[in-house]
Amino acid sequence: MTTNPYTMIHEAFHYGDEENLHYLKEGYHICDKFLTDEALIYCRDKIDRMTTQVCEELPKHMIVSAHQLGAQWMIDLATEPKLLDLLEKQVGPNIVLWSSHLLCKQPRTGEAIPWHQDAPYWNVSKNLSGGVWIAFDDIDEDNGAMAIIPGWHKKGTLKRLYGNEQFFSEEIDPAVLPENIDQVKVQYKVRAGQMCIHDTMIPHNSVPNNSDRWRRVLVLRYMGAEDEMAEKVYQDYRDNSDFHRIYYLVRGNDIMNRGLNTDLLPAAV
Ligand SMILES: O=C(O)CCC(=O)C(=O)O
Repeated sequence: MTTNPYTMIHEAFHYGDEENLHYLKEGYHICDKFLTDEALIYCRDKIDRMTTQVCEELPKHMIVSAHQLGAQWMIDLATEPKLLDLLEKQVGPNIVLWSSHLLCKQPRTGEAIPWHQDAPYWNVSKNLSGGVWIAFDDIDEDNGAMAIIPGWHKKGTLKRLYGNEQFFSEEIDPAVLPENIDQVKVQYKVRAGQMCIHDTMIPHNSVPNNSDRWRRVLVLRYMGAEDEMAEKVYQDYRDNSDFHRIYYLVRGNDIMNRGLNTDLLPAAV
């Protein structure tokens, strides 16, 4: 099978009505093929350079919104037309890229992420937001796999408990999660280059990396141009300096005339 040298997306990648129906019903979908082998090598190289640049003050495992800080590879990936076709099914025709998270669990690191829902944490549009979770390593229960509870995206905002930990101070109250959670959860056991999507309300967690392997994942988040937007200040992973979230229109129109950033729109022909 040959690959198209002009795209990072594998030619076998397909996300049609059947896959979207599964996503709508179960709240998640695992796409078998996504990145080409060449793209995988290219992205891993970029990620490895970035992870060595993380400053002392910030956690090593999470690089936030580096697409705003010169990481062109992230922008190239985030604006792939086939990926935006998928996002169009989630958020409609006017698509805004609003955040990225590079989640890299180093070998033998203990960063478990407790059960949580994403949308209730955000100051942007709630249920409408969309996103993708892209794996750059083979991932299983030994090196930090993520899990979701199928169908639980329809349960609304679940009761949360608040702790003191700096890293993740909130989690879903275990009392409201299913008793047989280990039987019903779906753990993303994926090969490098696969991509998963999950509803922004679905409960999910991930286990520590107890292996000698890396676990590198990129989460890209999008919303519709008509959705709620708000200010957010992030810290630059290289020097801990502040920078402001930018809302990039990546497809369609700025239908609310908000003055969205259009630098990433394809050039008009
Ligand atoms: O990939 C993970 O370990 C968890 C990701 C996550 O919690 C999130 O994207 O909200």
